[in-house]
Amino acid sequence: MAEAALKAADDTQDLTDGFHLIIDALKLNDIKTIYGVPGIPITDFGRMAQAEGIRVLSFRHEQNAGYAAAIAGFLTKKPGVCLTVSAPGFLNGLTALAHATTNCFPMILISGSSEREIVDLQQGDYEEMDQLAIAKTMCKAAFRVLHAADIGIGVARAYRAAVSGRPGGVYLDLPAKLFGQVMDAAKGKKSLVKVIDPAPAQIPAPAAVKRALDVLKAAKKPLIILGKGAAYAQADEAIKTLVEKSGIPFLPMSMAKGLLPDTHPQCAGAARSTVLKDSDVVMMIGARLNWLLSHGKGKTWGDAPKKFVQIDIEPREMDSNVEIAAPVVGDIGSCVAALIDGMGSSWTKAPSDWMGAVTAKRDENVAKMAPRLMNNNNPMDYHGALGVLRTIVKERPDAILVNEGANTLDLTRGVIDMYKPRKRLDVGTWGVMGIGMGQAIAAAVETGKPVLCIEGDSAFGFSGMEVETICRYNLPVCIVIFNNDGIYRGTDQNKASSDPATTVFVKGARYDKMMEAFGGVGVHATTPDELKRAVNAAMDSGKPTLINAAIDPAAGSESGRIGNLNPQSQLKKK
Ligand code: OXT
Ligand code: ADP
Ligand code: MG
Repeated sequence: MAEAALKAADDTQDLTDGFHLIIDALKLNDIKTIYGVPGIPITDFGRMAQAEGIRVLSFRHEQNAGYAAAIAGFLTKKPGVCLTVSAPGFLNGLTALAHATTNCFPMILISGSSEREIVDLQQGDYEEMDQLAIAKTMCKAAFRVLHAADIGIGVARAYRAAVSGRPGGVYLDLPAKLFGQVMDAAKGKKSLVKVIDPAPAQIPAPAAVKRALDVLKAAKKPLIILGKGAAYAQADEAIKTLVEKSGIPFLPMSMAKGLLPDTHPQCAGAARSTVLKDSDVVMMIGARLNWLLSHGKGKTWGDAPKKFVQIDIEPREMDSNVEIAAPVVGDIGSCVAALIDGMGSSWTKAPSDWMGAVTAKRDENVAKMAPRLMNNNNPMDYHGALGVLRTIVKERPDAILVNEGANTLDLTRGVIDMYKPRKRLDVGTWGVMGIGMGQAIAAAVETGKPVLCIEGDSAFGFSGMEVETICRYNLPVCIVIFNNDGIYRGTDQNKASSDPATTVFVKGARYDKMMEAFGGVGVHATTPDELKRAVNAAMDSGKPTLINAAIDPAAGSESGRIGNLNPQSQLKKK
């Protein structure tokens, strides 16, 4: 059809089409990478985008491409783009789009879709689905473009919606017919839109800043909680200045670790329970009082009255769980700068007896953990394995750590200190298994840095086929699988039938062989020493590597550190 239209056009007229307008619109807005899976109707689009200089990474499953796009958004402050085919491909990508929205990461899911006329009459088109209607319920914004002349506006709207205010996921629906639509090239060029100042600074009200400083000034035991919004904001220097000038201990949420080093004298990561319970004023910077912070109430937070100061770009976040005494609405860079300004040159640091108590608790916990990290148990336990990985990360602070699992997640988060911002990527707000390989690929592609993945064997299984993708693009990714033969533990037994228990996998599986199948390096490690050698070799060589670290199947606990969230039956066990 496109060809017929082109033939019919005047030979002297320069034409463009939907394919090229989408590519031009993305390039104009500095989108350099697309993560996706090809197929009808976007196969040619991928080829053309590649030919036009956009890097197009083809995955084995759209969900992994989507997780890659989502974390690319987190790392770059620009929307990560995922490209999918209609219905099933779209739905596979949608999980990642919802995940991006939940985590406040900017992402655009672009999906081809079937013909509107047929879909709306439900006449059974190829991969028929009303994708726009479905996407709308699961992301920040959703748009459809029907005319080539609107592509520029469509891409611009999607871009701005993804990154402005609270960042999130945006869906852009492109029906198959659009790609082939032709129009005059000059008019097409004119229709493109470069998004100017897509995430404008949002300056906090001076009265809100003063109120926050008054609350902080009166505090005897203040605490700062840094969340992944603070890491996203890339206001690293300002945050460091605020923390150090205030003398207030800080608690990093998982993906905010490294914003200031975990070894910083004011870091309270290893005194978490103490600071949450005993603090009297808590300033949240880009963190929400959701389940990860026990909703700001209950026994985690102790009985003493507490006042909250919250810095967030989303006004409706305030009072979402408890009263916020001093809401500061704006972008973190502007808010933190205004606070520093308001503190002036004579600000009195937080009381030293409070910082002293926090340090004492932190040192006690660190000392308690230290001997466990040195153990050379055979089979390995989590601490023995993490002891060596902790040193490797310390020696290679620029490497990016990707981490998922239950015990594998919780213990890695506690044991491995981070030293630089945005170096720790993980399961995020939903605790999603399956982010691993997508995040690893995007981290390597977007930053050019080596990536170390520490994966539970179950967690890895959700995206494991992407080891082929890692080998195909020859990415510097080293995957360590903590293989304890199952979900949480490999020791469960089913007494009712010959089927295995629901949480156990094939005993002694060799995940390293998967990597060898695609030309990467596979290693089976049974001791911390072997693990250390293999990881160092992988990080030095930059070759795709998978290390199957055999962990004692009895070493883990149910659901890691969140076993309390499992509902319990009130009926007596038979
Ligand atoms: O202060 P106290 O005394 O309390 O001590 C704390 C710190 O101060 C101290 N600490 C330290 N001490 C010494 N030194 C240092 N450096 C140090 N640092 C800290 O340690 C303690 C603990 O600190 P922490 O961790 O900060 O504190 P805490 O209390 O744990 O914090 C609370 C939370 C809630 C903030 C934290 O626990 C947290 O962030 N949790 C996130 C949990 C999470 O998201 N988990 C993932 C989901 S679990 C489950 O759902 C799984 N599934 C189901 C499933 C999922 N998720 N997704 C999909 C798509 N489908 C299904 C599955 C299938 S997990 C899973 C697979 C699991 O099996 P694997 O094989 O993959 O993994 P294994 O378990 O390894 O087998
Ligand atoms: P964590 O899980 O680390 O606690 P959350 O994802 O719960 O972090 O919270 C991140 C918060 O950061 C969100 O409420 C979001 O609105 C906010 N946020 C994201 N980017 C910015 C920014 N640039 N300025 C201000 N707030 C931001
Ligand atoms: Mg496991």
